[in-house]
Amino acid sequence: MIHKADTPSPSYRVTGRNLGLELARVTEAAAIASAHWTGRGDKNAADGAAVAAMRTAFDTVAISGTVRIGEGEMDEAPMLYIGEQVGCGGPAMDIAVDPLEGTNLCARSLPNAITVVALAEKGCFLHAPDIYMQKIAVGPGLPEGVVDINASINTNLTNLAQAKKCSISDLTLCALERERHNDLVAYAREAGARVRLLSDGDVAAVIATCLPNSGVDIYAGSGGAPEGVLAAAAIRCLNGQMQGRLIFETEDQITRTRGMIRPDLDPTQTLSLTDMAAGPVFFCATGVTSGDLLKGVEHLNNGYIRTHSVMMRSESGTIRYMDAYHHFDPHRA
Ligand code: VTB
Repeated sequence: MIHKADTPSPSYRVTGRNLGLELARVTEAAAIASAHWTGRGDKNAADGAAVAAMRTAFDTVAISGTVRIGEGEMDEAPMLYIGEQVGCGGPAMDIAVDPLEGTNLCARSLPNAITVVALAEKGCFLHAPDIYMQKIAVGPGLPEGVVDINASINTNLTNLAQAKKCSISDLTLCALERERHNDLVAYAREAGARVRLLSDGDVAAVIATCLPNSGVDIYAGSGGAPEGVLAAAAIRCLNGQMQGRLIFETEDQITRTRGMIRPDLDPTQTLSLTDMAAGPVFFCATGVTSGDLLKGVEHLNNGYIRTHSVMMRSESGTIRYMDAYHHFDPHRA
């Protein structure tokens, strides 16, 4: 095909290696393993299957990875524990995993269970302890700072409606359905917004703010801090906005966190997107049960298993969806 000199054609820039493509095999393996447990009411078995499959699949990824966000401390998790080295050798990278985000969702066969991995350069993920994090997120194309974790939900909805040139009644806020969110939900509804409540799975919910057809305009409320870091990695790739703040219950947690995070960060401060996930990042997820982001694992009657994954890369902003058919013929060479 000949391009006339005066016709601008989109240029495809190939910048470096896209490790996100390799990560898809890791999240696919975890999704297939945990999908065996979908609807069987055993969230621990589903999680265990995802962890073991993900750990094995990491052996094929050409990185020297250190788990920063994982299944827990070394003494409490047999695999994918914080500090564990994974990968078969290559550039030094930080790894954040949630082998099965939404173990309850999988066990109860509810939407939005996903398997998740994110990668960043060494030292770039917030080393978040397993406590709660206050989170707020909105999608791309909005003025910087349109929402602020320290402002009231009323102010945030007012500013968001103004930026989106709509009224608050056109906005949907998404939050986890928890007693601790009763006031947030009541104030958001009082201001006129719709509220979508989730039983679990706030990584997918934060990402939904960036998906044009999800119907979610803003995510707010508290959920796991490790899930906050994973969501931040995805939001970096999707050009959305997100802030976080760690929620401490004891002084001891603050002291412990101070020893874990970058020395220039105060554990109690508002965390920007790059405080949580800095530098170039890769994010990959595979659906276990179908949801806004991805379809779940399907067992086809010709013996294939079909998976749906998304791979994102902050450096290029490319978002790829991968639809894969996996053949499980024990006689295959
Ligand atoms: C949070 C949320 C996760 O579990 O960690 C939640 O971030 C647990 O919150 O996405 P509670 O302790 O209030 O139950 C998830 O929803 C994962 O299922």
